[in-house]
Amino acid sequence: MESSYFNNVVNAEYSRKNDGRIEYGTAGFRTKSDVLEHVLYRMGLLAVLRSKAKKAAIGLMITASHNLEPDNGIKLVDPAGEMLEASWEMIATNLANVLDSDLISMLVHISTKENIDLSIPATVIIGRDTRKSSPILLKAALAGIKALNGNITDLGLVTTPQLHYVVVCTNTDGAYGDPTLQGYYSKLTAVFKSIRGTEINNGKYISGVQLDAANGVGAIAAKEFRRYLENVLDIKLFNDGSGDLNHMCGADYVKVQQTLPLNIPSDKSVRCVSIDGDADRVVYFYVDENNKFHLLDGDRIATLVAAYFKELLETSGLSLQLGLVQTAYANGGSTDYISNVLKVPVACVPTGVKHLHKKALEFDIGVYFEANGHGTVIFKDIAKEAIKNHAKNEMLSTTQRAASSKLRDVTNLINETVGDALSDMLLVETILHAKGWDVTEWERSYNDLPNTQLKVRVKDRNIITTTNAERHCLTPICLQEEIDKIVSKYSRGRSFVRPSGTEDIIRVYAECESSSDVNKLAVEVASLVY
Ligand code: NG1
Ligand code: ZN
Repeated sequence: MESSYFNNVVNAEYSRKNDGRIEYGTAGFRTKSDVLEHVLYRMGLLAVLRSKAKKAAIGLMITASHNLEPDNGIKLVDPAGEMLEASWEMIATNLANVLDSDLISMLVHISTKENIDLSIPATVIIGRDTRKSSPILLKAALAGIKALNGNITDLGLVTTPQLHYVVVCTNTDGAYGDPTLQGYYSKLTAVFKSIRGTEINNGKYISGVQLDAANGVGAIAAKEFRRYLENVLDIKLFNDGSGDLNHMCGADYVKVQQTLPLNIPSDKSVRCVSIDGDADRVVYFYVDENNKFHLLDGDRIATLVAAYFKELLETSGLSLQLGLVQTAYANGGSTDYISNVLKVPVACVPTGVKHLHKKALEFDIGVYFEANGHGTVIFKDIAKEAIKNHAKNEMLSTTQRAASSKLRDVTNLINETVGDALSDMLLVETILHAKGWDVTEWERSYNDLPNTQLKVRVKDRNIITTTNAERHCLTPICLQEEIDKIVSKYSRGRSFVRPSGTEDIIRVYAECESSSDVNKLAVEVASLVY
């Protein structure tokens, strides 16, 4: 192994200035931005090695998603748009924590162990969100990439799903689309407009939303969408970057607090949308005649989408296996509805989109959503081919042909590479338009069980370990027994605890039949882990 290849990597500007250990978690590295410079530098180095190892372009996104402004983070994107492979998460953690004096030997070790041909060219596609710390961290990452002579495509300010899209397009020679932001906007908006045709409204559906962009990078993308969509969808933009990022706004705030974000007018029964700081999560909400807040979260979106695909498959006469993937945070009401009413197979996996994505790949058409609104639909290649060919089949009846063409078009509206708040919003809008539904009709399909989440700060969150898709605790011993005892007192009760992968806390989730009891249940369970 050519260790001279790594001669340029020692750089005093990016030496490790603090001793704290940092881990590549649910969504990469995420912590206070002022301790991240050396991590970004090292991830620049690692992205080059990953690109050489995979002989393909790698993505590097600088963001801390729904976290507040002082945080930042970085995640690497693998060639097919997936999150970084699990075995490399460990490599990333080791590289981020190694002493400066051992940096070169660790890089040599990684290259040898992973059998990397260092003579292969590397390309890293890089994007960042709107945080004030992002340019400094970008500089660090670029320095890392340059130290190993990697090629750089800097996309500037982009949403996380836009970065994933460009990575996939680059690695598939444009087969998935044009690897540019213009390519992204034109692909999604052209199909949205063509499905809608000239009937902008339909039945109870009125074409317009109030969009809370979390004061993040999604506001920039939303403005572009608005430009491309012309008047087909009226997007009224709030929290467009003039306020504080994710502060009392954005998808995470709305989902967890179950309340209106700042600045959104409480007009009755108007469809409102919140996205998060890097625009990979989306939730809907509205306020009813009695000023009551109603949330339509990722579970609602997943069920709407799965039901629509089921309907199109049945009507078109195409036989493909449809499945839905959730996590333990999915509301019990949604899971019952999917299994008992929709009768679509449903799987539960641990938190983190990489787990959902992997499981969804097992279905011909896999719909996956976290309750917080992070999700998409993915198709096996054979399913895509079947959908395309079916739409061309001349033996179909008029009804079958119409459903079949819709299926083909809706497929093109989806950013399959990762959960994409704005592409998901266009998908929801398309389905509501097709059905002629307003937001209350959408909500009518099932009732959510009252639910809540708490955060508990403990000395070491990793003492809690879980199994069965995080629904049961393995350690500390007896904790699960105690949780079960409490839960059994509540009708339709369910509660679980797990360490967060993105914050230094334990999360407690609780749901039960009675809205007046649900906080009590959560507090009782939380008291077990204090
Ligand atoms: P953690 O902090 O591990 O719970 C949170 C979300 C995940 C996922 C990641 C990445 C919840 C309960 N958890 O993970 O679903 O979106 O952030 O952003 O919403
Ligand atoms: Zn996000």
